[in-house]
Amino acid sequence: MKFELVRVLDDAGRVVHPEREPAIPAPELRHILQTMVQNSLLDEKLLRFQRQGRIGFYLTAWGEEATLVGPVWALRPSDWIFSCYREAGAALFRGYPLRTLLCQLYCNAEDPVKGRQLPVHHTARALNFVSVSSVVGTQIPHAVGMAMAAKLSGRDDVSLVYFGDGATSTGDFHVSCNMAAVRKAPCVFFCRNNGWAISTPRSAQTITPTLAQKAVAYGMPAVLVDGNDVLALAHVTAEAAARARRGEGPTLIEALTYRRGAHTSSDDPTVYRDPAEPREWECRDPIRRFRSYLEGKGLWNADEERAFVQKCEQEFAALVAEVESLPAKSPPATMFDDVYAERPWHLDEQFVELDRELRRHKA
Ligand SMILES: Cc1ncc(C[n+]2csc(CCOP(=O)(O)OP(=O)(O)O)c2C)c(N)n1
Ligand SMILES: [Mg+2]
Repeated sequence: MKFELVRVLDDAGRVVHPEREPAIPAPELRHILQTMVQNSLLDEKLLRFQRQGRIGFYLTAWGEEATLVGPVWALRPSDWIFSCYREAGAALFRGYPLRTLLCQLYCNAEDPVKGRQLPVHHTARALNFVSVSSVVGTQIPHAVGMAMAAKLSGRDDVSLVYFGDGATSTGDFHVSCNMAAVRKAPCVFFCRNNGWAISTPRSAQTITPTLAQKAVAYGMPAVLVDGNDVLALAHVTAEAAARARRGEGPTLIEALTYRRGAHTSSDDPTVYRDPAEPREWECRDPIRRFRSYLEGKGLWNADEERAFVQKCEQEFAALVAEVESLPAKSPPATMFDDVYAERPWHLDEQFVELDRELRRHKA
């Protein structure tokens, strides 16, 4: 079972498959690069913030930036994104405000999820970017459910679900693929194969040569794509989304990339992997490749990049100053919000009790 690795660009950013090159208007091409650059910068700053004790937890997507943006470019804003913890950049690309992203990381009084989630587990209802679950693979059946709901209600929305190579070993992945294929759910399964699931290498995850081939048993098409080629990702996702919208069902996309950093700020990969491995992937950097492509088209240059980075730095510094001056936490009584439309009697009692305790301790 052979899968061709779909590419548009070579490692130097030259177009090697013009027939696959998506027609992306110049401002959008620039926005794609800018989001990738911004994400990488944010990773650098925010990991440092975690080390300084300013935020409790963080994780980076170094080397995987193309996967955050290419697939999302291929969707309509009304399509749904179910992500895992590594795709905050996908929300940023859709317009998730950086200030909100920071408030969530600080779990402060303006955190939209009121401190109920781990940092970097974002949710942006207005952007159809669904709340992130830490539990590996659980977002996959959610995405299929949303796709089926869209189909049953006559909307042509598509659901795209991100998951890692590790998630393909969960039961949720398999039941979701099967059900989506049987019901022709308009779903795009986007597997970000970055080679590692914390300390478990891809080779210990499954004995099959590809993850893409898992789709065959469920009767759905699959593609293997260069996950560091943002144009190839846009191309294959556009095809999968169009297929889903035509009522032809799901597609599994396996995007080959590499997790250059640690799993999270709580992980130390030097204890389980050869430090030469991430270095080998540096030459396949998705940002450098796409930057060369844009430079070749006369749409980007070093001065513009310098100015953009400077703008990001200034915006970040201003927002951090603002966010760090906000109250540190949501008020405790907010724990009663957002579950019931009308608060039931037993929670009313607990609310009164909490209020009494808070007053007593304040005094
Ligand atoms: C059901 C479940 N099992 C184990 C974990 C612990 N865990 C968190 S992330 C992770 C690895 C997931 O790897 P992968 O799906 O490849 O995504 P990546 O982190 O590489 O982006 C594991 C095992 C969990 N959160 N949920
Ligand atoms: Mg992985």
